[in-house]
Amino acid sequence: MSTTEPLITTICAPATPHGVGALALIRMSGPQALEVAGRVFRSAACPDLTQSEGYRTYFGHVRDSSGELLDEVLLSVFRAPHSYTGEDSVEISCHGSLYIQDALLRTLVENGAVLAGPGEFSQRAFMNGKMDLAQAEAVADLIASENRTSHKLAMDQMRGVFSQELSALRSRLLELASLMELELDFSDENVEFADKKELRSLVESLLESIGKLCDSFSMGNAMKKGVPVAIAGLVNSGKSTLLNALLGEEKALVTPVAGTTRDTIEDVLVVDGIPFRFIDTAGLRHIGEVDEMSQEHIEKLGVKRSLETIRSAAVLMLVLDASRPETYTESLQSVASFNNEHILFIINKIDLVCNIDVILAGFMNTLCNTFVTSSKSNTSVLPVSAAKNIGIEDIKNTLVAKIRPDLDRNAIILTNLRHYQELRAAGEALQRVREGLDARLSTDLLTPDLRQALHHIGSITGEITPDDILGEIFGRFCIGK
Ligand SMILES: Nc1nc2c(ncn2[C@@H]2O[C@H](COP(=O)(O)OP(=O)(O)OP(=O)(O)O)[C@@H](O)[C@H]2O)c(=O)[nH]1
Ligand SMILES: [Mg+2]
Repeated sequence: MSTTEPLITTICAPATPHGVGALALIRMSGPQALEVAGRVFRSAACPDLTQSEGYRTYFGHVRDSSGELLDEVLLSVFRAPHSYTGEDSVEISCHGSLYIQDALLRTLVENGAVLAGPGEFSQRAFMNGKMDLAQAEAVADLIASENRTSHKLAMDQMRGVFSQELSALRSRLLELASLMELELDFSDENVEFADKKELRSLVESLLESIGKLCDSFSMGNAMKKGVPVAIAGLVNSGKSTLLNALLGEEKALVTPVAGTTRDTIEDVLVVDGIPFRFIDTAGLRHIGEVDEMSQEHIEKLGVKRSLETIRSAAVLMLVLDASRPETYTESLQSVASFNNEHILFIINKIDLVCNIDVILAGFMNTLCNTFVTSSKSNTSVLPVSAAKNIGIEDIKNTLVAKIRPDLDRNAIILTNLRHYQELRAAGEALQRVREGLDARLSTDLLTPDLRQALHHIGSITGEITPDDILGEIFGRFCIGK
């Protein structure tokens, strides 16, 4: 739908999923919503719906075009602009039969409404200034949220927390731009309205704010898809057994044969409201040059994939076999070059050892001697028996304790790829402004980049967003929202 066309149609759609439930909700919005509803719905409490006030709910009957009684329903009236879309709207709660829903929709269409496209209600809300684009996009995220954390992120965004931050950024940028534009206007007179030093520090602080928001994106993404936790280690250390113990189901194949897991296997588990994506990997063992048709070649491909997975994970869980201290050094060396932010050393199979303290002391000793990794890594050592379900809760608690501060640290967490890309582009344009200021470029050479930065920030909230992009954004919504 083109956003430049006048929004004069009255749209209708089911707001509940297509299926049988106790009740279903059909919503209708547009200038004729009350008139169309009035032709279909009869209520003793309200003989003329078009005269109804907003925020009223009536009990009554709906009939199809031939006059046949369809259902007993509740109809709620919302008057413009106090509705989700900002237009006159009605919501009809009918019984959940698919026949009733389809017949009611058909009747509404026969009486002047048109079926809504995906996201059309939210698009109207945006067009009528009920919410900005970032807030409208959060509605789709809210509907898709599956855990407490993604729900909170979407809810904050829908309530405008992110939009307020952007609008603060934008007004600081505008201030900068207007000073520069003023200079351009008076360029003949060689006046300087903007103190270049002040401009430089304003650009610097804007870049810092944008940088922080962009940095929060990997966390935001993790919150939507699950914080990636790679389960790594030498073959046979019990990685797949650990995955199964964490998930509480037999997801991965476990055998005493070394090299059982060839490909990565993953699943999401929500712990204390945070989604973790546990990824079981193929055992790390060195395999030299091998024939392409051999079993070793397949294993080699698995190891390669494991390495990629481990590298990009937020948390690396290195599983070691407690009963084989002679493998500790090799195991630690296999992940020594990784730079993951959090590392958990899982000393597994403790059911096979007599003295756990001796084993842990031995491990700590090897760790001190061999492990080289970035000092920013935050490490923990946990004794576990995946097979006997010992220490599994400790792992979950430790993961939550490591990730929760990352969540709390960022007041605003970026979750949307489009927003991230626009902010990155704004940041790049501002970096060019900073370089230009340092190179003492004239104001007319700095302003195009400044305008670019403004453009990118404005397109997040929808102040400057072309129709085709709007169509694409709202096309991703479900019908009825
Ligand atoms: N006693 C004991 N045995 C375990 C424990 N965890 C795993 N095992 C056994 O160790 C063997 C290997 O377990 P897996 O979970 O397949 O090990 P893996 O690390 O996934 O092995 P690959 O996929 O081959 O790299 C199996 O026989 C498991 O039953 C444990 O905590 N205690
Ligand atoms: Mg395995």
